[in-house]
Amino acid sequence: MAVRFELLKRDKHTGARRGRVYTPHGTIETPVFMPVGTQATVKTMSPEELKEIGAEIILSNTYHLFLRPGHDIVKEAGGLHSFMNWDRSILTDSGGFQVFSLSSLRKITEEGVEFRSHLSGEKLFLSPEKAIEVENALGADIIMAFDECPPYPATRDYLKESLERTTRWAKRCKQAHRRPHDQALFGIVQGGMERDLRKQSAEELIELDFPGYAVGGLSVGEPKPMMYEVLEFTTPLLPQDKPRYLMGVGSPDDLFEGVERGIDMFDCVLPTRIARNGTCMTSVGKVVIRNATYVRDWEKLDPNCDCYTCRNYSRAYIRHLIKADEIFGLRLTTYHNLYFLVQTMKKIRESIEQDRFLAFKKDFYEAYGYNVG
Ligand code: PRF
Ligand code: ZN
Repeated sequence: MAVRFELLKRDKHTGARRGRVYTPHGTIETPVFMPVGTQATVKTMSPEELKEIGAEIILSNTYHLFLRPGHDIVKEAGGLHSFMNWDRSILTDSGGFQVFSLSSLRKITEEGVEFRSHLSGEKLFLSPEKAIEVENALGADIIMAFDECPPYPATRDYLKESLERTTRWAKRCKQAHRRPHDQALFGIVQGGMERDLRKQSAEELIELDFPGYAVGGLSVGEPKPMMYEVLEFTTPLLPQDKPRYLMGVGSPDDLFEGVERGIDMFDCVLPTRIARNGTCMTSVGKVVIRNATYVRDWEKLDPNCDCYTCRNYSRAYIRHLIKADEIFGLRLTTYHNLYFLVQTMKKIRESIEQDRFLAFKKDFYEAYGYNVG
């Protein structure tokens, strides 16, 4: 088995769990936030900086690396870990989602998805077998099955047809997988917002016995309360003794709401993406550093943060760099946002250990400026 999951504690009052995932590249304390390194790099950050921030696992994308530079090149480098000089854990998404969000002229058949590259325009094809071939070549510790993430809204008929195809594809992924000893293949539950379809999807995937399960098809445009409701009836369907991963979700409130409903792993481009347009997540809420209010603000970005950015630079300086389109500004805001989410997750883990998760959630929401529900 490529990964082992240890469930350390279950919260008495909520679905929150404290655990550990052991991979060939180290231990991941859960719940965990995974920074996104789409192109085999977390934009603007070096691996040394990511380690300093405390990241234990990062996510990368099959779709992008398949298009450029090509999985053969990464394989020749000795795999993704050595290609990008990252010796901690990596998870790769299968391309099932990116094909739908990025490429054009998609044609879905039972065999797979034909699409046009968003880079070159050339016609390409991804199937469960091809996606796994690419993921085996990249060599991440956790690899995702090739699924279809249906749009929101979608008809019930379409959702059912799609989830049944996703199950058949998951079976083909498992059969095509050549490295089960050192790469854990996770299944992805689909079924849209329909309770019985989520149940059908979960049951069919559990039958295939994956070492971990993701909840896909959420955060695709539905209202947040709907996402929380779907999570509430989906996570209890999943095995207690396997990690659960909520794909593409990672705003601070979504992390708390996901953890509360039994999610162990999250990834999201949000902290790194908004950092690059100058939006910072802080213990006192969002700080839009471009705003004129900060032109003479000599305080640190986050009064309660001890990251490299906050220890050394003022809001006024960071604002200047971002306004002047200086690359160092992007690095400083990215560093802080990742540090903030990784630290928030660490505090969430400690709060679960100490039976005060809900109290911590309430304090965080009040300080961040969220409505406390
Ligand atoms: N499937 C895959 N990757 C994903 C998703 C999905 O449903 C989502 C949905 N939020 C993000 N990334 N394979
Ligand atoms: Zn900071």
